[in-house]
Amino acid sequence: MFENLQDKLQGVFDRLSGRGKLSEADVDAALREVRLALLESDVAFKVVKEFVGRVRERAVGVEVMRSLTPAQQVVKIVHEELIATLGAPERLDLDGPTPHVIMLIGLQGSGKTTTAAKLALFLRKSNHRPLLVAADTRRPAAIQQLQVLGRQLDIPVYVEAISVPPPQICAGAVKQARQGAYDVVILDTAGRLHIDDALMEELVQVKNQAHPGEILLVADAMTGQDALRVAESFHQRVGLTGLILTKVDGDARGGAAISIRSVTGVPIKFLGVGEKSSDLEPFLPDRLASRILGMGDMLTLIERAQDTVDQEKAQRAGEKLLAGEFNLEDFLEQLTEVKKLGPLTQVLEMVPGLGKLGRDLSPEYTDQQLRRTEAIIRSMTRAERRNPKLLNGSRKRRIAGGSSTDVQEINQLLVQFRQMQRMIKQFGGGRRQRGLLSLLGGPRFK
Ligand SMILES: Nc1nc2c(ncn2[C@@H]2O[C@H](COP(=O)(O)OP(=O)(O)OP(=O)(O)O)[C@@H](O)[C@H]2O)c(=O)[nH]1
Ligand SMILES: [Mg+2]
Repeated sequence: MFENLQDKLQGVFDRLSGRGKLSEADVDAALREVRLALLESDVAFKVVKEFVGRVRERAVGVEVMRSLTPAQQVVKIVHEELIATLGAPERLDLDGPTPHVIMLIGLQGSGKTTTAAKLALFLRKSNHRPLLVAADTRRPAAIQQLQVLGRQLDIPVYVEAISVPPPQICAGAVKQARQGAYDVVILDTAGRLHIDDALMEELVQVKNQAHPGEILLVADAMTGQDALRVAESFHQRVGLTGLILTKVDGDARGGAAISIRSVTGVPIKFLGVGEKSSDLEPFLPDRLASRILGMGDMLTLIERAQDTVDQEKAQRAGEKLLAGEFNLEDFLEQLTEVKKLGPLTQVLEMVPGLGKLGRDLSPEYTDQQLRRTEAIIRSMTRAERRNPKLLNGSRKRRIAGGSSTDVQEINQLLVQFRQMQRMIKQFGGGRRQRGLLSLLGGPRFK
């Protein structure tokens, strides 16, 4: 979602990196572009002005550090100020007596119902017992939508007749939670196309009846500056404790995330990064700031890799790699693991310096390439995988037939594989690295 901003800032920093010493004019020229990049990314004007002001004050001569080049220094300051603007990470408030009530509010289609299910799943993973509540009686389909999600996740959904007013439903749900020993109650409320008084009144009543400890605004990141206005009026009328920004996986320009915290003072608590119930991430400003600045989101990648990749296999592959014994059989195993991380382009985007590559390649193309490579290796015999030198003309023709490719493609793969082996040996330099990660970003990641 931050591609545009990221590319712009990268350009500014690239230009700075040639300088030995930064003059005030250099800093001003750079900051003019930072300012433009932020405005184009839909960050609110007031926020941009303050942000640039803070960076300038720190960048011009004040904090001179000998260990950094001037350009690195500006990047560092922009990074730190970006983190400050995004706000400190805040967890859900789950202290105090149970059941904890979490109320989700927001405009129509912002992702409340989806997010309710995501939150329930997230909480159950940390050993909570959530109860979902269908408090959107305006559309019968809304109740059904939540019930379907609840069934998929095996999480109970509290439902009453459509004729019952939502505040009463929510009060009933809290009572039920107490009896059934559910410790978290998640209220999925109705949305509206625009903010109107009837909605606000209903939400205030739900709040008075159900006493939520968290009132989270679910805001669609794609709506840009609008999200800011919506957040402000919900905050004034109902009082927000946090924010969940959804559809961050889309091509929104990202300005909303930077502005909202700054203008409303309401912390962003989660990001919705897809349509699946598992697509919810706790909001971590330092990661997001690194991502915005194109430093790659190594932490997220590592975490995902640790979750998904078979650690033992990766470890074994890593050891073989460094010993120079990494063969096509191991490569095949690693390919299978990489695929588990998600589409390859998405993985590349998280590796420092490869973000642009990841975005320039189409996911269809790279995944198709990956499949072809896999088909070729799978068509080899075990002996061939372990010792590609066996591959003479007739063997290659056989493999080409088996994998619906051609000999030229097989030759290409072998050349690439040898290059990769050589590269890895150079990078490895005796340092122990994890198999998969050394393939992806190891050389830069210590
Ligand atoms: N890509 C993506 N889609 C999302 C995300 N969150 C929600 N959606 C999609 O957005 C659409 C609307 O989501 P809902 O959860 O129904 O939104 P809502 O706020 O409950 O809508 P109303 O009940 O009509 O007010 C659905 O198609 C969801 O799949 C997200 O983080 N990423
Ligand atoms: Mg809904």
